[in-house]
Amino acid sequence: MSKILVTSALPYVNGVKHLGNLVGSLLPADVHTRFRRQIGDDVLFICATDEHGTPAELGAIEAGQDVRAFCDAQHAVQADIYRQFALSFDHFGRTSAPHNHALTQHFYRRLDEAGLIEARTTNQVFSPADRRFLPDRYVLGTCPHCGDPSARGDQCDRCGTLLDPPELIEPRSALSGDRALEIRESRHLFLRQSQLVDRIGAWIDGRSGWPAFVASTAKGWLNADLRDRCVTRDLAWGITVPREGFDGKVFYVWFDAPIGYIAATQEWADAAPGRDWRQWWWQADDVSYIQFLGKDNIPFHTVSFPATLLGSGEPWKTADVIKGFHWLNYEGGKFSTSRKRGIFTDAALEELPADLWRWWLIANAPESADTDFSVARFVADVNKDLADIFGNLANRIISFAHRAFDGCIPEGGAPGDAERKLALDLEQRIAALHVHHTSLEFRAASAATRAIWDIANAYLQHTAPWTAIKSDPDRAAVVTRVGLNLVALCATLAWSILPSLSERVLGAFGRNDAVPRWPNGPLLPLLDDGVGTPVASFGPLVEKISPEKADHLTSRFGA
Ligand code: B3M
Ligand code: ZN
Repeated sequence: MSKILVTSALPYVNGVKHLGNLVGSLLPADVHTRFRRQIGDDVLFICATDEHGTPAELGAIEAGQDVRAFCDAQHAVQADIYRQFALSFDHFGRTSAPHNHALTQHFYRRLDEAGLIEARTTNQVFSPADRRFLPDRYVLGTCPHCGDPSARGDQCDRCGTLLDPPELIEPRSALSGDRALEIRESRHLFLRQSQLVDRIGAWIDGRSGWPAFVASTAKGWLNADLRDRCVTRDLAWGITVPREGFDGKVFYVWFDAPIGYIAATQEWADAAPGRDWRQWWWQADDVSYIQFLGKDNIPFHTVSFPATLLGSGEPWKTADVIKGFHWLNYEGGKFSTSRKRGIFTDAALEELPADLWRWWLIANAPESADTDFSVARFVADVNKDLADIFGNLANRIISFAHRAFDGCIPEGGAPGDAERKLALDLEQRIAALHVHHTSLEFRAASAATRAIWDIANAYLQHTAPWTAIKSDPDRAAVVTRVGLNLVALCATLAWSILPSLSERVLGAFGRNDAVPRWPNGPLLPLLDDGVGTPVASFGPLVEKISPEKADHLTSRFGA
């Protein structure tokens, strides 16, 4: 039994996330967690909302709410959506919680004692009308490159250029529209990452199993003359800086957010007796730690967070594997939260059951390149894979068992060559599926899952118990018995991706285990098992998405 720590990138608290965010970290982390539980590993799956920084402050201003009240409400909204998507966190915490404040200040002190923190004077944009410093994103103006009048101080969304606020033409405050902006001096703390280049480089070299693009992105950042990083901001909302002269400043959101992985584990430990967060984070050499995240988060996880952990000089657990994802695009363009383009997780759940989205997203996870979501492909794939292949398999044999064998797993006959061949074939395929899951190959795992459904369908097609029943009832009994057990096996193997559908199928067999165990050992006895077990019939497992519904999806979400 291995100990596996799984974290998903922490979604910003502001606003409901879109399907691209879901497939870029949360969903694959859940699928992997579930698979690990199925094979009997000891897994801890931690996530939280990322609640500090300008995204939360801006979100609250837009909503006309106090930041804390805004975060309370938005955290609850996201927690509810993830529960409906069946994301099986052990804990879904918040970076604004007390443990994260204490731990972030602890890391700051350790880094300071190690000589890795330096105070420097910087120039910041100040708005007299707003009576505050403006973070880069709060400064709007005309892009000097493409002329877009709504470029932000950190980036122009139209042409994608990274900017500094002083580069903007006719800069103005995003809060008040104030154009009388000034540049004022402000003291800030820098983490001297430049001192840590060798240690971080050695740390990266010591890891394996990372997707190639993650490793190369990490190396790219490290080699491009790693700059010392400003870890404080002139903001009111966040974790205060315990240092003289730093009143009214807080730590930069990207400094405290990853520390939130540890703090959320502490919250998890507090929630029940007998839990020890140290077993996962402190001298935890027996733990394998896998981080799931989108590609924009790679530098922060491969360089910045390791700098915090290694720089502290304490024995913190660092990531073993960083599974990064590319983008999911929407109908040929970008999903965009600010422009409300694409499918958002709340809207997705209003339209269709979570498992349909889970299936398509995992089967098409943007693992090695950006991938395009299109309603047409989604509808075609889900109808074929889930309704025609998996759903049909279950419905066909279960309804036959009701017609011919009183709805129970029948006795009689003995497995023959076809069953022996089937069992051997499946043993190999299940072993391959196991490898895909352990290697974090999500597309391959769904393809292999579907291939097993195909084999089950082909077996029933070939052995045709509905024909055999007329001439050879014993033979029909064997095939029905094997067929029913195959359905339960298919559901078990798909559970990590399709928890609700699989639980519905397994429930029909009276199997309601919280975690259906992965099959172990020779398969033939398992397929020949369970005589007399009643199997409840159910309507169609998956309703096909009609052409009218497809049109509705297209018009609701836009093309
Ligand atoms: N909230 C960025 C994002 O959601 C950020 C991740 C934090 S992980 C510690 O893409
Ligand atoms: Zn531009």
